[in-house]
Amino acid sequence: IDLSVTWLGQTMPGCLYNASGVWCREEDELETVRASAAAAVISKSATLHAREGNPEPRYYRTALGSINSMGLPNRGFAYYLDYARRYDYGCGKPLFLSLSGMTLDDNLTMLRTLAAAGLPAIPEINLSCPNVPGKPQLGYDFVATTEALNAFDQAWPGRYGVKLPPYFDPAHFAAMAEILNRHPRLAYVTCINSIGNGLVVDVDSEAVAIKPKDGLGGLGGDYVLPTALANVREFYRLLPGKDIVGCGGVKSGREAFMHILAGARAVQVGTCLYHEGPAAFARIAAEMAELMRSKGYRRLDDFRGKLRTL
Ligand code: RRO
Repeated sequence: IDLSVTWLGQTMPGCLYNASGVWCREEDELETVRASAAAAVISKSATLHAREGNPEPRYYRTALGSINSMGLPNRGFAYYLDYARRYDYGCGKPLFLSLSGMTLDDNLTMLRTLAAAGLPAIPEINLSCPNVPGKPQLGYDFVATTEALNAFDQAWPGRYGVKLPPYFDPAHFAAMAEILNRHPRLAYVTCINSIGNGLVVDVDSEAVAIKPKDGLGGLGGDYVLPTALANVREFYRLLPGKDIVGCGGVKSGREAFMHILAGARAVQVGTCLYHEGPAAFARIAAEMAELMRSKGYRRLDDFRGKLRTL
């Protein structure tokens, strides 16, 4: 069974890698992901300057997934750029740098600096962080997104991706797709970031589960799988010529298979990776291969985007 994926002008050895934010804030975590069965590596969303993030507790596990309000804790762009300068691109696993500037200017500064470095690393610009108090998710503001993408095109000469928030209405899928389709070098979109501003309640203590924003935080895991699949399938239809990276609710080969059936080129693992660690990649890949074998599929192209309707 061949799980390799050819996209962005290269072939990577599988279809699974980490969702930005999980196992990717420190260099040793990034290197552990690279050394695992993951097929690529993406770094924690970087801001121009390092951040401590929100007060703890800021991550909470539930039976159905997770809620987080990390608040962009990261080492700062220079740390991840330094890692990208030393990265072993010859290992065949692409390196993605997630960027989440506090302002458009910060994003442009990071993109220009990355461009000047002349590295094969690919930026994934995060339009969807739900957890910085007072900062709305950029992807829900179509005017600001239009302005940002126009500016990214000026600052960055190569291919890039964006991480989108989940959308919940066909009018919003269509409006966003129309904006994204104006940018030929926007090569891929990752769907979805966490479902923002959920609220987990503990009955015993009669309290919220995390401290920031009075308990509001981004949901991941089982909660988000159907929303993630809807976003992958809708953008797969609406963005011809672009790739979709599926993210949301992947914990076994079955959910990874669902994402690819819905149109995903590659699949990221977030909450499950947080709970299980990088051994998850080999397990999920083996489960996917077994599922494909049972269905008579030999490669991902045999079923990608072929989800049937009734
Ligand atoms: O750091 C976070 O709180 C965070 C980010 Br930047 C994001 O994009 N998505 C998320 O669930 N948490």
